[in-house]
Amino acid sequence: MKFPEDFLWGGAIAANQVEGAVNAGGKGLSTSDLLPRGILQPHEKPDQKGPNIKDVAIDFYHRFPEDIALLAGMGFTCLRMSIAWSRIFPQGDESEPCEAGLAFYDRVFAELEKYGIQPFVTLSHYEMPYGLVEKYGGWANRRLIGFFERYAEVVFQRYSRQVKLWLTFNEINMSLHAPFTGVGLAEEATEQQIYQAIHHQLLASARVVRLCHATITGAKIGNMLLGAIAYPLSCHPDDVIATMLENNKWLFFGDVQVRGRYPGYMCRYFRENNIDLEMEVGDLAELADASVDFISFSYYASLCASADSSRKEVGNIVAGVPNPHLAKSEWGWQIDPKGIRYLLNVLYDRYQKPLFVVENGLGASDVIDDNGQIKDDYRIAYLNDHLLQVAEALADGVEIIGYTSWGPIDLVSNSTAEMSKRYGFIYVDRNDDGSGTMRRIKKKSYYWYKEVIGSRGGALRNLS
Ligand code: BGP
Repeated sequence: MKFPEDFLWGGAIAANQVEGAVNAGGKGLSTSDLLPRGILQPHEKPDQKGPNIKDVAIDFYHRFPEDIALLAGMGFTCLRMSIAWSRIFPQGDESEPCEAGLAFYDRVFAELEKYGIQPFVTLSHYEMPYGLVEKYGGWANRRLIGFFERYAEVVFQRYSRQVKLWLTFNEINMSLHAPFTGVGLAEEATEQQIYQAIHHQLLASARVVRLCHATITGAKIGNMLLGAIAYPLSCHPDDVIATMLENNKWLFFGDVQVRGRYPGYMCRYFRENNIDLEMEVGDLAELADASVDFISFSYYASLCASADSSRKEVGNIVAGVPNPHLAKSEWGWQIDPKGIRYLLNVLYDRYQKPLFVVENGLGASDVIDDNGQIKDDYRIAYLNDHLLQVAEALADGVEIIGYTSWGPIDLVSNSTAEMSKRYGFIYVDRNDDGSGTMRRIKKKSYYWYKEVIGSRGGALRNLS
């Protein structure tokens, strides 16, 4: 089985996890700069800010020509990346954008163009200017919608020729678990505050979907969900209902962004939990009129749900009950290749719109052997098995635009801010304590992925 000819192949990175150069070109402080231990730990106050591995990250800001050449060497046709909002509007509320920030991405896009790699840009990947938190209280404040629109308008206009594929907010459902990162609220924010902020973010997303269509000819813009697909722990009806409710928590975001309205199950949840959203006349009409062109998602692991919620453990940001049939990665994330086929089918059945797998991969520690090589067969096995299941979903009739594996070059982990949790085909010699030469080394998986792309999936093998 071959993947379609126009299937996009590549990898995904995020500005705050690769760029470093936190103060270069007038960049402002972002929420991510204040999370030295990852997004699930409390954030620092700006005046207590200590050193942060992301201050330098993998120095993509200065080394992007070398890095893009390496990615091109694998035959990438697409690179998912993000723009750091705080490079364009350092405080978030300026009336004019920062030219140095815009010029940086001009250079990155020009480099990608040299190799025929399509940029696929997330407007907000786990960061926002901290000024918007300090001065306005984050997304709880309706004014954030306007600031985000202005930012989107500037980048849509500036890059209308180079960038035809866009995403609004990375893993938009994650605000329920990490509100500081998602919506700029304190870790102890109430559900009422979080859902109010989410309402504003969903409206902002709807507005920029329309803005993108109006500004860029031929552009497509999607949403991005953390695909936290839950299975019932048992066939007990109570577990099945618990699973339905668990899945509703994240599908809600897709339902608003694709179907354009608040679903009944969510209205019930709001009623029963005394959540009362403040809306303006016209909000619901705006949501109804801005369906995304495609749905994108990250998938690392599935989870189980049970009527007994005390059995939950935290995996990739979302907590779930461990599945007794699955092995775990070194970081405790359960490995479930078939889950991606299931998830692709669930989303396609529900929305009947094209899908894009924008993150998938194995975080593992790598060892350089005596010959200077990194034989990451575990990573090859993980990706191979997941891609085979993507092929199964294609055979099921699911429309899939492309696949970008997470972290094609090692980068700083989001949940734990570690360098040692590596996802890349390309090793970066940098350690958790900041030591290392920053040298880039191709791993065994580099040559494997190149062959997979070159053969349109023909090189995938049944390994398990
Ligand atoms: C997703 C994020 C990414 C990325 C990935 C892997 O939730 O969108 O930014 O980091 O997870 O997670 P981690 O880096 O914690 O291993």
